[in-house]
Amino acid sequence: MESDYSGIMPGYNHQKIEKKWQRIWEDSGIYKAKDSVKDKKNFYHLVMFPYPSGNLHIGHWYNFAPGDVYARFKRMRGFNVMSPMGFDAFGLPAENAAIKRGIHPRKWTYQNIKTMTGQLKSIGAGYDWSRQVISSDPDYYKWTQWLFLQFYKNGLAYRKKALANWCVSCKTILANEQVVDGKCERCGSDVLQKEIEQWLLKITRYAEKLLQATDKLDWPEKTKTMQKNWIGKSEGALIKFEIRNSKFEKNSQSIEVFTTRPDTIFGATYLVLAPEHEIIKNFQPEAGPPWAENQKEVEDYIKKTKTKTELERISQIKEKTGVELKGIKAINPANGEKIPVWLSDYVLASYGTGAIMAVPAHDQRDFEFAQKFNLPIKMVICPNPPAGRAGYPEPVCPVLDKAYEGEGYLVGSGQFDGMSSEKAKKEIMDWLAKKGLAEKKITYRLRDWIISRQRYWGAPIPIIYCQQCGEVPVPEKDLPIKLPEIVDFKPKGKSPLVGSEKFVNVRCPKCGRKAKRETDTLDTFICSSWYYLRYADPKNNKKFASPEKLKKWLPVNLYIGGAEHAVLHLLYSRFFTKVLKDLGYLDFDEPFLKMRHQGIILGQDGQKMSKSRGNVVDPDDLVKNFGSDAVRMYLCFMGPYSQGGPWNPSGINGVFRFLNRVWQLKSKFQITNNKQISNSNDQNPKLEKILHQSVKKITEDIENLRFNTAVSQLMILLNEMERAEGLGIKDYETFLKLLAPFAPHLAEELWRQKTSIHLSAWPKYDPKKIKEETFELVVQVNGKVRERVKAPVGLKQAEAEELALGLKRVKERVAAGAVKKIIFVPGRLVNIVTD
Ligand code: ANZ
Ligand code: ZN
Repeated sequence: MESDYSGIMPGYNHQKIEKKWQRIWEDSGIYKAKDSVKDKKNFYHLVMFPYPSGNLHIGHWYNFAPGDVYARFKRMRGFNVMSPMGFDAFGLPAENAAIKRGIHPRKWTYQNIKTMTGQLKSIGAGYDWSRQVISSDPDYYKWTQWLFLQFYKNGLAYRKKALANWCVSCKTILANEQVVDGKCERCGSDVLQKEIEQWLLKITRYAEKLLQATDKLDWPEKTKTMQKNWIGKSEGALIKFEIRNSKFEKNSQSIEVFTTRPDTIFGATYLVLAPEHEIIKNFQPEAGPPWAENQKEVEDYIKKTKTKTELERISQIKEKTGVELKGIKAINPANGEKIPVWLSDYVLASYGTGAIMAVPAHDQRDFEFAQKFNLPIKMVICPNPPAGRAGYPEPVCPVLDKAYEGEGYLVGSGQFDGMSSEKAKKEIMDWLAKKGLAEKKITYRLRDWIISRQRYWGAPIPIIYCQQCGEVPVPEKDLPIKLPEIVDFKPKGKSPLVGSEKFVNVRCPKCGRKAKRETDTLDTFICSSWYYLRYADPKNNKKFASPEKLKKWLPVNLYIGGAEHAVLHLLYSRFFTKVLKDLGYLDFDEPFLKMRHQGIILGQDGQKMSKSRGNVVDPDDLVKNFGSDAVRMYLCFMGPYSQGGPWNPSGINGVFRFLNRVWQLKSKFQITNNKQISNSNDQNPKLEKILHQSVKKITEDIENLRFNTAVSQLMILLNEMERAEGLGIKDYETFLKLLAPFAPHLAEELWRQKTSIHLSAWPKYDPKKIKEETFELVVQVNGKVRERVKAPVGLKQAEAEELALGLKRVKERVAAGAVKKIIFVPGRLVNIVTD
């Protein structure tokens, strides 16, 4: 590729340079990834594809620009890099915009994609646009639907009526992961519980697999922990409590509770059931004895619970509420005591068995509940060990003002008194298990993923309902089921597609009778759960991607994106990959081996950037004023990548000045391809050393995503180059190469060679050339540091002794002949011992 460089340009005209190179790169297709290149390893570099919100903000840039530095670096390091880009294009915001602005979601989405594509190109990133995927394109969502059918056919997608999170404003069901602090993740409105028919994916079947594989991922620890907690494995026991009614001693039923603390069972002074617990139906007079005597009160309470979200229910600050099932008692299997049975919303129906044994002395929630309703609090675990052995005398227990949740020693627990709680867990379990009253149980917090949305702008769920045949999957040859063009998107509690007769009324694929289509659409998180696979083979219309191409590129080598996706996209994608592996479509079971999160850029005021705060910086303006090279480089420079930091306008000025100096460096030395003009390396050992040091440091820094320190090193290097008396062409080229990932346009402009600098080889350093000639020798007298002196590398013991003993501050402290011995640590320290 020919540069149109002609002579020295007086000023750094970034606008002209950047547009020109973006055009040339695009025309020549240098970033198009071939599926394989001889002698090169493939490297799949991925950043999370954006949602087409309409404009690219600085946060996007922070995801994409430093990410692109890494991709360019890898390319120069000899990898065959694929760095694709696309759009996560379905979803609620498009529909909400459609309602607000009276514009069709499709139009809104594709307009935004167009603007954002222009903005994305202005970053000057090396994206392979030929692989673009847009999740709302029918040739993409055909495969989203196809994948759903594979889940369906393998028993991993099912429909059921259940309570779910309902956003009052978006009027759709949301997944648990999409409810943040009891509010809709998208619009911030309240989320209620609503019972409706919905589609779910059986992610719970993969709970253990997902959990087990978490540790081997090279991901930020915090994210792995979030996923583990979200999966929430808990090992405990199911324990059976017999039920009695005061009037009907004979009739008995039982309730199973889930507990992780069987050691506390002697302190279980009442049971609590979730208000939705099935067994409550049996406690009504119609069902026969035993029944609750206060049925009206019980029913009112059950009704009230329905308006609350899970999050509200388990909130720590909310005052506990509840109602006793009067007349019903449970028998504590450990000590035979009759204990009351309560309903309370702090016990969730969806976890464990929906019933607990309450141990108020050792569980804070139970403690608060017991205090409010005046229930007995019985301490059975004591933090202190018993005083002596014989007969296990009672240890002294503190008076409780809150539950003691820790481990300790048993008291008030019959034959188990004095035992450590850890041991008692097992012993009590075995004791109850022998009587058939307990069994081991593992539970998970993870719930199945609700994926149907009562909204328009999503991929239709490819299912048909036939009176005769029931639920019938759409035959694969009929995919995609295209989203029809409709005009009324207002959420009504049902999918807007219900109104499209043409869409809804179909023939049953099995029997040919009149049937109806499913009108719900798929959660957009389904679309993003597999897009990284499609990039490997984006145009394939026979398969979601061919096995050969998948093998070439996947799993992703480095994934960069926001931490906010920890239990959403990042968990779902792992789930999809594991399922597709098990179904034989993939030969790997983790999609993203290595992942890093970018930090968050704050406004100048240190607050999160937002339009309402008025602290947003517009990347387009910055690009116009300073150029995209400067913006990229400043983003890299502003702080550790995983932390981000506040935007500082003088910072970008500094980087801009740096780029101008780079520009001038060239004219200063009149560097030409004629090597004779400038000094050669040998005559400039200091510069040579800094160059080699810089290559080493910048290489290591970029590899570890330490972009900020890499940029500082470039700045140090530039200082030295400016100060040098002359500059060899090789040194200059090395500098440009180091600069190229950060400021790709400027580096390319100054490169002036037939092939792009971005296809050139990353410089190597010579370890011999960065060796220090001197080191700092620490001189001690009797172990106390008295002096630090420069000494030549390779200093011998005798030389070190002589040097040390000759120092003034040593002579002051060491009388002649007083030296007992001298300790020498080569390259570091000499210690003169006199006493
Ligand atoms: C008795 C007990 C005594 C408990 C004690 C704790 C401490 P994780 O670790 O989160 O699994 N629990 C069980 N099912 C519940 C439900 N559906 N809703 C609310 N709470 C429930 O927590 C397990 C503990 O949470 C169980 O152990 C149970 O309380 C409670 F000193 O049983 B525990
Ligand atoms: Zn049929």
